[in-house]
Amino acid sequence: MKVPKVGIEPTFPREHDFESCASANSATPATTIRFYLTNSQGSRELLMRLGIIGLPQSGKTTLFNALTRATQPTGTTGKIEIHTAVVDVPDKRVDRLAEMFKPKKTIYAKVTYVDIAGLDGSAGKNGISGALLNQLAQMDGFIHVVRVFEDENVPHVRETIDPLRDIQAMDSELVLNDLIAVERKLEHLAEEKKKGAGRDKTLIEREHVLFERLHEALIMEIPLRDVEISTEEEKLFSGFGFLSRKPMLIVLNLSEGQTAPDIDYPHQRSKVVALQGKLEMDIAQLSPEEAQLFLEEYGIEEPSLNRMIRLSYDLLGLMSFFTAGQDECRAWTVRRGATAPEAAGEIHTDLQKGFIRAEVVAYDDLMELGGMNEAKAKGKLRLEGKEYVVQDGDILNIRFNI
Ligand SMILES: Nc1nc2c(ncn2[C@@H]2O[C@H](COP(=O)(O)OP(=O)(O)O)[C@@H](O)[C@H]2O)c(=O)[nH]1
Ligand SMILES: [Mg+2]
Repeated sequence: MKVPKVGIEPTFPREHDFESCASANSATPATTIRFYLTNSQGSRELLMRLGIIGLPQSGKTTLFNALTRATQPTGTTGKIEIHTAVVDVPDKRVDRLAEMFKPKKTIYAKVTYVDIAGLDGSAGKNGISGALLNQLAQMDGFIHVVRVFEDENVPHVRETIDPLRDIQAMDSELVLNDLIAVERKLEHLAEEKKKGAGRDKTLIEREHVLFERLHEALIMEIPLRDVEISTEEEKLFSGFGFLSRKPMLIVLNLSEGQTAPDIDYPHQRSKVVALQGKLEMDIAQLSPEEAQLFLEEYGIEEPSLNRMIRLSYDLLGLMSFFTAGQDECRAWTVRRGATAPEAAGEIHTDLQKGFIRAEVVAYDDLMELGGMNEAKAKGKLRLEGKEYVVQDGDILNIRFNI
């Protein structure tokens, strides 16, 4: 088992990472444009942030420790505390590419987890307080840890254990908060209309129609995740960071050996998973060798956490493409539906600006045929243009000219 690395700080690629990546394809004939980047200006890395929320004592910090192999104290209460860590997204495909290319470096896709304490369903009609709200609004999605485990030494803030109640309470809090923001915006729009001057009238009208729709949903307690919104409309409220619009992964935190309750959660961009938080944290804190022995002993193929990390990545609507060569094998993150130039832009903005074509081979084809040269000989190494929509698992080599 390959154990992905965990870093506490975001790691940004250095200059030579781009060089090696851009020139990474050994099957590229010498006649194609050489990839050479002289500086790292324009570098960016898509770092998705998942906020871990839930009632006090539900196991947020325990899950955070499990996910990130951190050792933050658990069982603390009261204060608003925030922990952040960047984690590799486990991906067997990256491992297999590394076996094939034997690169000097192997780099996984990354996701950031943020343990956000302080939400306990008691914000009331004024909504969540400023600093906390600011943190929450910045997240790309949420992991809601819900207590199912029984432990008389750990008091439940609501006294009894009732996962569905806790899920609904959290959702209501998020919805209420969005409602407050939407109402404020509607008031503001009404004022703007009355005054008549200033911004473009048609834009104000479009916003008005959209925010009325959002309002209608929210007063019926429908999270904004469930509202059908066009990409154009989405742009009109992208600055708001609406909480009930963010993808939601509900994690039922079980005791060892406990069976998961059946939870019906019929929402868009949402999923319910169950795991044994404390056990997962204990496994995460073993050395890789010990963890391997432990998993074998219990007949577990891989820690539930790995699945959970991938799930959260999927839920965010992301996928990976790869670059592979002798210097480096690397997973890159893009939104599903990204075109080849957009994918190239993840590697470096110059690759997007100067994009000519992408050499593409599907992961399965490459594995089946055993190498880039073989893939090429069988016609599986395709040349794709600007319109090409990148598929999950594509191995790309970008031809560009700048
Ligand atoms: N028995 C049991 N206890 C747990 C589990 N997860 C967390 N706890 C305990 O519950 C308490 C609160 O956990 P913590 O992660 O600090 O919760 P947080 O307040 O949501 O961050 C700690 O004493 C944990 O040891 C679990 O899966 N089973
Ligand atoms: Mg905590």
